[in-house]
Amino acid sequence: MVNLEALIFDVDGTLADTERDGHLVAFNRAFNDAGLDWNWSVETYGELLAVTGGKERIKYFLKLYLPDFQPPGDLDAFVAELHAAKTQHYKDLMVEPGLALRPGVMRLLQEVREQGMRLAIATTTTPANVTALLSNSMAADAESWFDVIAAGDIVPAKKPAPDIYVWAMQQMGLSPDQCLAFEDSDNGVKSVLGSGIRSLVVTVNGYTRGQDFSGSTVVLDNLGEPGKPCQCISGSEVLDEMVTLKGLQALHDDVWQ
Ligand code: XBP
Ligand code: MG
Repeated sequence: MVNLEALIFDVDGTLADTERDGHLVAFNRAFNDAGLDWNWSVETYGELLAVTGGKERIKYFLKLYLPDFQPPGDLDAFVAELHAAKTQHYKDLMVEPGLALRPGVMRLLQEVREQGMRLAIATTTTPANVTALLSNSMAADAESWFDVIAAGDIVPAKKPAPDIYVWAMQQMGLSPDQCLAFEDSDNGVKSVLGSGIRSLVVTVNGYTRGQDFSGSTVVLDNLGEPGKPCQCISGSEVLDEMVTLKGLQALHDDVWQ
């Protein structure tokens, strides 16, 4: 039996509900600053989330909604500049008003750190966004809790491609059967499974509830807190009222027995 050696966390939608109140607001503020009359609604943004990566998402929006848009010069440079402005707005939002972590995230991270389990992040978002969320919503030194922070353009292909999880495992010197991943979206599930990891906990949110999480070990509404049990939406019944390291190890053993 191979031991569970590391937990790998997705960021957006998993550690915190960053999309609606973080990224979407940041995108619209950047569009406004650039004098563009683009204002993405919560519904439109939900549609655009099919494409991961903010720069890729802006191009997807143009393809879907403004196919005749003529950028002032090179499109890639225009999108990159717009996205850089969006990232600054996102960083500002993580400071004020800030964003709470999802239920059970801090509790589980503290338990896992006490037990000496290794931690990593595998996300499509820009590294600066991870720093902003961790340092403002988790702890000033939270980045040091993670052996690896695999983020954004560090890999050629974003989720649903498996690259970001493969890269994170390579950096840790671990194999898929030694890892367990946390995700929130269908793109994330595909990325995890494509990397060979089979222990996979999904916590759904407003944008991803109802997506296809086939292949995940368990789908929950959140990780649970004392007195606020998580609800199992599908999959393994191994977990109790809240996700603990003991429950994750049992779930992992079940998958790889
Ligand atoms: C979510 C994403 C990111 C964010 C926006 O990443 O797809 O693109 O929506 O961040 P994950 P950027 O769920 O893998 O954490 O604009 O920096 O891409
Ligand atoms: Mg996510």
